[in-house]
Amino acid sequence: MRLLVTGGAGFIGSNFVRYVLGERPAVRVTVLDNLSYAGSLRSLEGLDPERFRFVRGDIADADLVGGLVPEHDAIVHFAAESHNDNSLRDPTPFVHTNLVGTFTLLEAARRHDVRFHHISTDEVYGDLALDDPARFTESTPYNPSSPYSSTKAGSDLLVRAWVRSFGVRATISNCSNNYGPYQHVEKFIPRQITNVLTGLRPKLYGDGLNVRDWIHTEDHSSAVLAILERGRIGETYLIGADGERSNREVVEAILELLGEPSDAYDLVRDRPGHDVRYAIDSSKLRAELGWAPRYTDFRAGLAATIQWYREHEDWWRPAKDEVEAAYAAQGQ
Ligand code: NAD
Ligand code: TDX
Repeated sequence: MRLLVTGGAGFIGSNFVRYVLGERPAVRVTVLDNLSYAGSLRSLEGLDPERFRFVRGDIADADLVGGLVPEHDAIVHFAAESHNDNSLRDPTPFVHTNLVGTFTLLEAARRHDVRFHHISTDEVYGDLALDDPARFTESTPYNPSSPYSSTKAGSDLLVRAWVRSFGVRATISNCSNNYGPYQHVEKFIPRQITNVLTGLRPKLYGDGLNVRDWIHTEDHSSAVLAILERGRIGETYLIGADGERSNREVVEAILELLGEPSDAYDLVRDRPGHDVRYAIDSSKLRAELGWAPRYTDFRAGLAATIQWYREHEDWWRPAKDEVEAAYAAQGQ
C-alpha cells in the first residue's frame, strides 16, 4: 500500500504518518507538503527512509500532483489552511489551498482512479447553543461561519460531487478539535501552555464559555486509518471522543497542571463570528467500523501534552513571538 499524504508536515498529518508507519509494516508513505508557516520537517524526523519520502510542493500544482498521484494506491488529504483567526485576517490562501488544492487532487484521483480520503472538520456544520441537547451527526445541514470553515465545507462538497458524478472512490471524515504534541502555537491549547511557560497569561476570547469537543490527535489518526481501510465509499464519518469542555475549563486545567492559580488568565476581545459550541455524535463510526478512542482521560492527555511542550521548546519557540505579536495587534 503506497499512501500519498498531503499536509503530512503539519500537526495531524505528521501524527498520522508516524501512526500508520508504526501500525502497518507494509505501508509506504509519500508526504506532499509545501512547508507553509504551519509545516515543519522537524515533525517528521527519524522515519525510515526505505518507507518514507518527502516532496515539497503545492497541492494546487496540477503538474506536480498529476505526476505523484499515479505512483500511489490512495491519497489521504490533510493539507489545508487550518486556523480560523488567520482566515479572518486574510481568506486568500484558504480559497487557494482548501478549494483549489482539493479540486486539483480530486481531478488527479479521477484521472488515475486512485482512492481518496478527505480530512475535514465539524465546523462545516456551524455551531450549537450551549443548552442544545443535540450533537452534530452525518445528516446535520452544512452551515459554516468563517472563511476557514466555509472553504472546508466547499471542499467536502467537491468531494461528494466527484463521487457522484465521476465515481471517484472517496470517503470524508469530519473531526472535532484535536490536541496533542506538534500543534502550532497559534492554536488554543498550545498557545495557552506556551504563554504560561514564557511568563505570559493565558488569553480567553469573550467570556471563555464557548465549548469545544476535544479529541487526542492519535485517536483522530486511528479513526482515519479505519475509514481508509474499511469505510464505505461515498460515505461521511464523524470523528469525536465525547470531550466537550468550555474554553475556561481547559485554561483552568492548564494553569493547575503548571502549578499556577486557576484564575491567572485574561479575558480578551472575542473572535468575530465565534462559534458557540461544537459537539460530535460519532455513533456511526463506532458502530460500523468498531472504532473507539484510546485517550479517554482528557486531564492525563493534557498533562502529557504540557510535558511535550516543556521538552520541545526548540520546536515551538521560533514561531511564538510572531504569533503573539499578530494576536496583540488585534487585542487578543
Ligand atoms: P496544520 O495547519 O497544522 O497543517 C497543515 C499542513 O498543510 C502544513 O504542514 C502545511 O505546510 C500544509 N499545507 C498548507 N497549504 C498547503 C498547500 N497549498 N500545499 C501543500 N501543503 C500545504 O493543520 P492541522 O491542524 O494538522 O489540520 C490538518 C487537517 O485536519 C486540515 O484539513 C484541517 O482542516 C483538519 N482538521 C483539523 C482539526 C484541528 O483541530 N486541528 C480538527 C478537524 C479537522
Ligand atoms: O487564544 C485563544 N483564546 C481562545 O479563547 C485562541 C487561539 C482560541 N480561543 C478559543 C477560540 C475557540 O473557541 O478557543 C477555542 C479553540 O480555538 P482554536 O484552537 O483556534 O480552534 P477552533 O477555532 O475551534 O478550530 C479548531 O478546530 C477545528 C482547528 O483550528 C480547526 O482546524 C479545526 O477544523
